Amino acid sequence: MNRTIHISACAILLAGLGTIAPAQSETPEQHNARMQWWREARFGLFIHWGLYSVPAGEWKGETSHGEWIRETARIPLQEYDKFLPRFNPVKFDPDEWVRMAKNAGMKYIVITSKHHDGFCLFDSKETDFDVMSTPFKRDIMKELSEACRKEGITICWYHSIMDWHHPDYLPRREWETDRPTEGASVDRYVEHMKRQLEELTSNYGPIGVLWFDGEWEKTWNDARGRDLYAYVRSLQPGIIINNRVGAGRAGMEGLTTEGAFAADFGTPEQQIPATGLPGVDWETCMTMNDHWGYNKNDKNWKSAKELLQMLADIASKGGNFLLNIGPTAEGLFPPESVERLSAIGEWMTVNSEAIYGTQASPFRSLSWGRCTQKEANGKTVLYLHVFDWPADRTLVIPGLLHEPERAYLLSDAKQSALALSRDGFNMVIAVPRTPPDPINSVVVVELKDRASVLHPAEFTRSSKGDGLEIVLKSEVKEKEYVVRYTVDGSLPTVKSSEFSSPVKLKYPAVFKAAAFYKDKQFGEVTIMDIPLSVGKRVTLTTLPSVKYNAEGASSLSDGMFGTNEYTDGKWLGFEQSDLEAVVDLGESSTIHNVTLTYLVQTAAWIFGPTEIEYAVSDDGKTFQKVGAVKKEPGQWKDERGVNRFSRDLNRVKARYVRVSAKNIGVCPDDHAGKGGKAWLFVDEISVR
Ligand code: H79
Repeated sequence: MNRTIHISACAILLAGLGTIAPAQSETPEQHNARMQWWREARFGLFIHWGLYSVPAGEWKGETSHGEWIRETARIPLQEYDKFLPRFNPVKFDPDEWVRMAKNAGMKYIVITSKHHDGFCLFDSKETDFDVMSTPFKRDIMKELSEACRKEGITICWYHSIMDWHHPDYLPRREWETDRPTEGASVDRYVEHMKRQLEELTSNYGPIGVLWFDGEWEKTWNDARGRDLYAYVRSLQPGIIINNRVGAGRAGMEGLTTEGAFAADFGTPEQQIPATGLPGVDWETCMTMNDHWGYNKNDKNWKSAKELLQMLADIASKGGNFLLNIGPTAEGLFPPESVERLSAIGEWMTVNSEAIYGTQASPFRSLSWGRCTQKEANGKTVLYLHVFDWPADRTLVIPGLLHEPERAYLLSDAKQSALALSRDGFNMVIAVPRTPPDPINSVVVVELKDRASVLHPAEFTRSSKGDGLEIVLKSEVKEKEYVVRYTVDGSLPTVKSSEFSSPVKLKYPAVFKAAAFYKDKQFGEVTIMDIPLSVGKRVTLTTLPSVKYNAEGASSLSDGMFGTNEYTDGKWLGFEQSDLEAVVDLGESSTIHNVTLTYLVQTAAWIFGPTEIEYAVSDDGKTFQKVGAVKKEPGQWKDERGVNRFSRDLNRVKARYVRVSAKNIGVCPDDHAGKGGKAWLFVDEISVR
């Protein structure tokens, strides 16, 4: 257990996820009771259906449109209204839709009662822009809600706040000039929307969720959101409302930012949060291909395997999965969607127990897959979702301290016991050679009590003044579990200082830490080696392109490293120009070495430096060259991605360090861009 990992000097930041505020005037018990069916369901079907399914993504030869077609193709209102007589989904069979969702293991359906285009799939007294003005003339909401009720599926409405059709809604599309805004009143629009919501909550029985969207335009705000939330709850007290009712959503990651917004759950869109958040309800909504509404040309389907592993991933983080289908204008699910539902259903028939009513994994990460769990009467059942079946037939569960009661394959009706053994802090399960399922085989582990799991120590760090603060990511409550650290470069032992969060350090610093359980090291050693240069002033005598200048010169000494993506905002890009930068260490310091971090992405015409030169100075004016390296032309070929070049400076004493790096100039002869301007991308100068 003496492996070590290096954490680069970049801060390990948690994504900026906020919290979901509890709803007003409700006790935690009442709130839990209201959320219960939804938390247990874990899996639902999203349906995006409306007039946009008629053009099916195509307008004037452009085929990439979806439910946003009115906006993305800039279709005037009168033109868009011509889809009304063409919406006649004669093959719509609500019982069949519900059957397919149910067979896939979905517990609820969220369908667009109205999308941004303003078209209503239900019979609304409030507008003629509804399904009753189409040749179909059938209240789709009515038929689908009845079909759902028969099958025990919970019907839910998606309802767009933004409305591109209603005369009172503002703002208009910026390209829209044929509709005067004079006399329009957002207050009156809200009254109209409320009357429609009354229809939607009065005429179709109990509704599970009201899923608002299109809340981000400037006419919507927190006060309107709170009011709408309270109003919908007054219509059906048990209803659950997503966070897009208000103005607190944090972008597409969809969780609510800090503050007391009225909302019951967060809505990450087309993404899965990196970790779950204890006490926060959330639901990832996701398309099966790249469009929500039907697009006849979109063949970029996610595989059933990807979708099933996403379902397990989401459940393992304590979230729900709302998987989308965009039916055709005839009223059919696309065949690719039908296939995927049925493959998911096959897995769910055997394994749904590992999804429904489960809670987030007690493990931070598992190399072979995911884990969900259920707790009842002090006992715990772990469901190990094994994506990568172990070739050596031993499934290792790291840090599980229990002696489990038993383990078996969920697919094994006889629940034959699998042999269990212990290897230090690891629990080991002997599994059969062939996985019971090619995508996700579930192994059940029963524990006598609550799962207590050891985690390796993980830290977050942030700069504070001229130093930094290190915080333990999350405490482990286990007795005799201690995190220990050193700052003198030595490896932590049972005798090292005990970590009491937070630890404050001054630059430069070498921080090494590890977790110990019963005086034995658990997990790897974390090393944070923070150079002298972090936070120090850098001046540039050559200028980067305005397109790629990160946070300016200071980016070169911020201790944050860029990724392989040159567009990630961390890189300084020099177009056919060299780099010359001077780091001011503030006072004369002993320098061991200097490291330059640069990027090579030859496909984007980004090459490594052909020459790097180091010089030092005491006054910042006269520099003395202390080292240089020349690179063979063509050497960049072997250096794809992020590269670091270190140079030992033999403990020279100086206050200023100058780094010069030569741009290759033009793309070389054997490159597709031969003769074109070459780029040099640099990110960090680390002085130690
Ligand atoms: O109905 C589907 C899409 O049509 C709809 N939501 C899903 C469920 C959708 N509308 N817009 N988008 C998806 C993408 C819009 C993103 C942005 Fe914004 C709106 C970027 C800026 C404004 C909201 C606020 C998201 C980030 C900030």
